[in-house]
Amino acid sequence: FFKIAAAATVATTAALTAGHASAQDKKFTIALVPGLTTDAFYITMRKGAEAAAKAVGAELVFQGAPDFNPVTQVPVLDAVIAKHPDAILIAPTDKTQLVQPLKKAADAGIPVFTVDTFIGTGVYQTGAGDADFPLSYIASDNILGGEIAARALATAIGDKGKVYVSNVKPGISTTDQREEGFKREMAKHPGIEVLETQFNEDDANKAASQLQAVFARNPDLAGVFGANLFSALGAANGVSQAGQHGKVKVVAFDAPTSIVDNINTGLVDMAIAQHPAEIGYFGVMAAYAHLTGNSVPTAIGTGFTVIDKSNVADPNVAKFIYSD
Ligand code: T6T
Repeated sequence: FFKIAAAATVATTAALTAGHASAQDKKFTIALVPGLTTDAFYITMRKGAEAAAKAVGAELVFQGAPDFNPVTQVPVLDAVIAKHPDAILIAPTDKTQLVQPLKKAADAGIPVFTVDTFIGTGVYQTGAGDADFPLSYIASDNILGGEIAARALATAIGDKGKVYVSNVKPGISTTDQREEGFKREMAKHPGIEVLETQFNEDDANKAASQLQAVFARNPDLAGVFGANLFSALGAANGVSQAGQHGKVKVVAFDAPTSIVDNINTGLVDMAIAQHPAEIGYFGVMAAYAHLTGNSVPTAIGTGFTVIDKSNVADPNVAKFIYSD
């Protein structure tokens, strides 16, 4: 009996080794469709994705739209699907509007992974609903990020006064969750009034004018939370244009290179840097694991680095500033 079992084990191992070798011989093509191409966040994500692709001998194709909008993202996605890559990583620009377009990819047999943002509820592979088909969601914990922002802003304004969220538009999983986390935390701060959210369509200029308009209506405005790179950049510029540098406190999500100056001059109190390179790296690794017959976690959480005046010069912190 022992001999038979041992022989069977050897045969199985040989079969596995053969399978593994052929998987390694194939050069996989993995597509990464960002929220938009000209955003330091996705440029940094691409770098991480490329590092992982290089490590496993895969080809990374980076193809996206010029703005953060399902209307421009869907045609790019259709073009990517037509080329039939081995896997698609995508930051869907809307929780519901990308469900059907991505279903087309899944129906064509292309494994779908979402990075940064999600579709549906973001809980995948449950057999429930029509948007659980992606294999994994690789991203920051955006609710937690919103809570961290709220705590920092509360501290910066001495736990009292008026604040608001500068946000992109409803329907984006990440920024919706940041606002949710922010408001959830602020509910525990009775001295703080959260004014109506201002939506800027990812346009920093619009976010800057909105800051000035909110300040004109509320001269006692104490602070603002910029819920993504362009919202934060715009809100900070608006504070500066309104002559309120250092008086209206700014907490920023994301960390483009300009954040260093803004923190050093005191225009921005704190920035929550995501780890976009880590998202790209583990996105590609998840796809590669799946393509080579390994199971993949349905969610992979990536980290944050909180940057303020006290640590902005530290190289271990500065390395999380996004690439241009
Ligand atoms: O904040 C990131 C990303 O996480 C979000 O989904 C969209 O905006 C950014 O790309 C920053 O511009």
